[in-house]
Amino acid sequence: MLGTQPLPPALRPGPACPPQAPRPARRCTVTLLVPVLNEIVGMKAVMPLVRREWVDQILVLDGRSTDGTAEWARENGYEVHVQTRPGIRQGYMEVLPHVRGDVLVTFSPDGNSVPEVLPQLVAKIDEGYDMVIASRYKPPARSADDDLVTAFGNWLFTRTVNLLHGGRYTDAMVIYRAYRTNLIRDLELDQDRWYWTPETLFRCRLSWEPLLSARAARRNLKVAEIPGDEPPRVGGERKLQVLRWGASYYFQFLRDWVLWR
Ligand SMILES: Nc1nc2c(ncn2[C@@H]2O[C@H](COP(=O)(O)OP(=O)(O)O)[C@@H](O)[C@H]2O)c(=O)[nH]1
Ligand SMILES: [Mg+2]
Repeated sequence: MLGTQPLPPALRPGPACPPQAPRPARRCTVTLLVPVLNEIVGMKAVMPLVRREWVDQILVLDGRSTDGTAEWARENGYEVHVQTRPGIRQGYMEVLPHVRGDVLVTFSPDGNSVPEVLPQLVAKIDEGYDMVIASRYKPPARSADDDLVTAFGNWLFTRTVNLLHGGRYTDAMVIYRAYRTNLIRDLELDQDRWYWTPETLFRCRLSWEPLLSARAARRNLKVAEIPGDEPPRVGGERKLQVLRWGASYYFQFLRDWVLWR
């Protein structure tokens, strides 16, 4: 747990992005975090399209893939962390000490995240935003990965975050986004207690993007969205457990509305 250990460099308090850093080079250092669980097909297709100079660090977070994803990533020169505990958030927590960027971009290499959007996310962050979301529903963007259930779910959750927490999102749920690494601590995303009850009730493991959206809105942080198409998944299998995650995230939104200040 982070609370009992020295904070990783990226989480230590301080200015988000040093104002004296040279321009026109980027002001913020950026870590691209690539969570993978059996995504060998997507990795091979998508990662060559991500230019390494777009960010300062690329970190592949492997959830113990059995299809050679981690081996492929290592052979291709990527920094790989293999998580010991299951779950995407648990993986995020394990990899945090290795994150060097003062900005984190989470990226799904399964075809759902368009690589060319990455420089736009980073450029927008450099304008001084705390978080920039690659929205699948901000026109003209579209999701080609949604089915009726996920389209409705994403709409409902986004509306809920807007109504309960004062957001103005078109997409509060997507993984593809950039945010100041410090927000993880500032918004208590690293505290197990905010996940324990829904994860136990609905027997699943959550990620933290929905809670990040709700809390960033509640704190009135500087948030922007840019349109980001979501093409269909390339190979592999979707890990989303629609009903369990849906119920858990809804629980989190409602509880935060009552409890979180
Ligand atoms: N490291 C890690 N990655 C995961 C885990 N679960 C899902 N992922 C990856 O996270 C990304 C997003 O998951 P995905 O199934 O595409 O979710 P969806 O697009 O919302 O249906 C994909 O690259 C997955 O392989 C996990 O437990 N650990
Ligand atoms: Mg996906």
